[in-house]
Formats: sequence, structure tokens, C-alpha cells
Amino acid sequence: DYTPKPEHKFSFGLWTVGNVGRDPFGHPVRPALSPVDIVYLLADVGAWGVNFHDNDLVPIDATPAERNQIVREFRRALDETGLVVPMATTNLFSDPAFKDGAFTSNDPAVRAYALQKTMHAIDLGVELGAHIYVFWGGREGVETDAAKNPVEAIKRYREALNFLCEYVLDQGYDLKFALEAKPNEPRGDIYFATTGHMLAFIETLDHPEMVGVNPEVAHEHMAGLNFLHNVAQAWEAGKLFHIDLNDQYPSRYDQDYRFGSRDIKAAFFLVKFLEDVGYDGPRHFDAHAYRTEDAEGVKDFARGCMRTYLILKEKAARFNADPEIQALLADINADDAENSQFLGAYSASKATALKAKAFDREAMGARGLRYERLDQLTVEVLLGVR
Ligand code: 3MF
Ligand code: MG
Ligand code: MG
Ligand code: MG
Repeated sequence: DYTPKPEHKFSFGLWTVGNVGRDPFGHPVRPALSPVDIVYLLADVGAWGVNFHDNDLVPIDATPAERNQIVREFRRALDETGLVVPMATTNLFSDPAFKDGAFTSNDPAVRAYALQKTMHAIDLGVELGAHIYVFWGGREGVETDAAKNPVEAIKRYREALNFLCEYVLDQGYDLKFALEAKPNEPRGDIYFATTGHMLAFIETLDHPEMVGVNPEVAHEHMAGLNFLHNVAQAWEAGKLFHIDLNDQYPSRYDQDYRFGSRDIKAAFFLVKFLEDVGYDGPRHFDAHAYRTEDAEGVKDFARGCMRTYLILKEKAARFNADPEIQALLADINADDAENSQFLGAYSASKATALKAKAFDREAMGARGLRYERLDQLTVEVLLGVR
């Protein structure tokens, strides 16, 4: 049974199922849905949560009275459907004011406006229940390095995040930040190109404990990287606060395909990892339906993301229970006391003993590891014959 349930924590952004199919060469192909319509759509397909950028919900030029009316209507839809808002974020990329970045803009007025806009957006997210706040620096980059000093850009980004962490603490909000990396698009290059860059940067902040990452499958694949390895590093560092699931062919434009639609094997190892380690955060799908789809196709897309996740979760359980796979893994990971005595923490006596030990290098090099068999068994689990 692959029916999504609240405990699976499947969420979608308003901008995902609400995507109208506009691209750089083509007009919208689907009518815009209101935020309330989208909440009902997500409830219909069985999602648990809905996320938004400030302006997905409240237009950038809304009056305070309009804002409050919109929030009231949205909250009513949440209450009626039981959907929650796990995460919120700021749109710091659509408006022309941000054409040269927000926190890293050369213009102090733009930088100050970006902080103001983010504080209002944080208030909005918290008001609707969000505990995770994502920062994707979509315009924080350049087309020409003549325009900005990249070291200055890092300092500006740090200054902004430090300011906003203090704001959250000052308000007493229970909110964590999650930084989302992307190598390029819409800018020629975007600063902090990968999750690894973000992890290094976080340690330089005033409140690193408040800040983690939101890795996105497509963004790391655009950079030609192994997404699982990025996620694993974030997890190991205690920084996997959120995740954007979708799919993407390497080194192409930002495709945001349905989760698992392109690289089933990578998606499998990702789901297996999240389930095996007990990742407890939202499974957020940051993707949209093909431009060929109508309203029904959008639901096919959303249901497909969740169904594929649950199928892969079942495959992971099958992999973990497969005696032949487990026997191979036990063999690969077998401990041997004679050698493990040399590993682990340093000591002078250990170093001396290790320097004196004779190794059978040829035997180590000659040993077959049976990864071909292991991978074939994995493929057979995925293809449904095991
Ligand atoms: C763009 C993205 C963004 C971010 C969002 C923050 C529009 O490629 O991935 O989606 O995920 O701004 O959550
Ligand atoms: Mg993206
Ligand atoms: Mg995108
Ligand atoms: Mg994303």
C-alpha cells in the first residue's frame, strides 16, 4: 500500500503544484491556482504539508489589511484540511529590485530592503506554524566577476544571516534556518555553489547551531555531484534540517522533474539513506509537472512523487532483508582484530607497532570485492525480480 500518510511528512511548495508551466521560451500552459485552491489540491492527493515563499501567499504589493485577509483564508483552508506549514521562505529573486542579488547586492538599499522583506516573511511563516526557514540565494551571484568582489559577497551574506538569527532570537521564535545551494540559474554563477560550500560557511556564523542546510537533488546534479554524498555529509554534521526532492539530468538547465523520474538508482540510495538513518524532517518535493500537463496531470505528478518515495522505501526494506545482499555486506565490512588494533585514536606505541608491521600488499590488491554482484542484486531489487 503506497498511500501517503501524515507520518511520511510529504510536503510541497505552493510554487510546485501551482507552477503554471512558464519557461524562458513559452507562456503559461495552466491557469494560476489560488493558495487556498492549492491547499485543497494537496489535501486531495494526500500531502501532509505546504510551504511557501512570502509572495506565493501574499502579493508583494498587498496592503496590511489585504495580507491579513489572505492569511485568514489560508489558515481556514489549513484548518479544514489538516495540512501544516512546516517551512517558509522569502522570494528574494523575482522582483527586479533583486536583479543583482539581495543580501550580496552592491546597493546598500537593496541589502537593507532584503533584510526588511525577510523579517516580514519570517513573521508570516512563524504565524502560520513554520519551524524551518529556507534561504535560497537565487540572485546572489554574478554574470561577470568584474561586478562584485566574491569575498565581499561572502561577508555580506554572513552579515545578513547573523542579523536575521539575532532577529529570530529577539522575537523568541522557535525557528531554524536551512541554506539551499545551487551552482547557477538564474544567475550565471551563484555563490556557495553546493551544499558542501554551505556547510563550511555555516561554521563561520555567529549562531551556527541555528543554521543547517536544505540540499536539493537537482541542484547537486546540475553541478555533476553525487547528491547522496552531500546529504550524508550534512546528516553527519547534524545539519540536515530540510530536503528538496526532485530529479534532474546532470549539467542541464534546472528541470525540477518528478522525484525518481530520471535516476531511479540515485533516488533509491537516497530514500534508503533517509530511512536507515531515521531522518525525521519533511520530505519536501521541490518540483513541478511537465509543461505538457493539465490539472489532472499536476495531480499525477504530485501523487507520483510520493508514491515513488514509498515504493523506494519498500525496496530499501527489501534490500535490508535480502540474505544474499546482507551476506555480501557482512563480508565486505568484516572486522579483523589483527588489523583493527592499529586503527582508531593515535598513540605513540600504536604508531611504533604499525610502522613495524608487515603487510601482504599483493593479497590486498588481489582480493575481489564482489561489488558487481552486489550492484546487480541492487538492480534486481529495483527491477522487482527479488
Ligand atoms: C530554485 C529552488 C527554489 C527554492 C526555494 C526555497 C523556487 O531552484 O529550488 O524554489 O527551493 O526558493 O525553498
Ligand atoms: Mg531548485
Ligand atoms: Mg527550480
Ligand atoms: Mg529548491
